[in-house]
Amino acid sequence: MAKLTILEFPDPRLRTRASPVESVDDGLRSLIDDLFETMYEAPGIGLAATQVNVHKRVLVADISADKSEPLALINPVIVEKDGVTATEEGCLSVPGYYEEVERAEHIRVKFTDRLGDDVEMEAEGLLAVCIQHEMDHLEGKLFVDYLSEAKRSRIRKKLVKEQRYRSADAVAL
Ligand code: GNR
Ligand code: NI
Repeated sequence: MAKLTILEFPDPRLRTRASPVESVDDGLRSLIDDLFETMYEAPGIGLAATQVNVHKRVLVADISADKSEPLALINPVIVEKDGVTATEEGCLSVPGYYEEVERAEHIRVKFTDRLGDDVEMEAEGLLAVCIQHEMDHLEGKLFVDYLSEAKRSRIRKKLVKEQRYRSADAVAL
């Protein structure tokens, strides 16, 4: 198991569209284990492979308080969506910023699980929001894309400044 480095906005690699997974093998299961470890350590309720610079259609999520509901979705597709809900979202790739985003309140998602079996699942509330947020990552999309250009550019400038400060700091160590 390994904790992976999470890319941060405005890193252009976060804009990559992920490719479908062709076979669910031990290599993929090992990636999924690393995604869970990285997500739980962060901590976060979801993580897409895109965020660790692996451009495959894989995401993990767990909205429980005690790590008891791990979900790994391979090649997810939303087959039904209903209703609208507004949630204050955050993102491990946009650290420190939280903004309200509107998404479907209820979804039905089809995916392959870590055993390679096809599954269909319903989700609502925070889990539905989280899955939609992660699926956006697989398309190279971030929650800040739903905000005004003014808000997004303010966030971009502040994060770039912080990233510059951190890398200068690393050199000085
Ligand atoms: O940890 C996370 N919390 C969160 C809260 C509201 C809506 C979406 C999320 S996902 C986020 C982790 C993350 O960045 N996943 O890509
Ligand atoms: Ni995110």
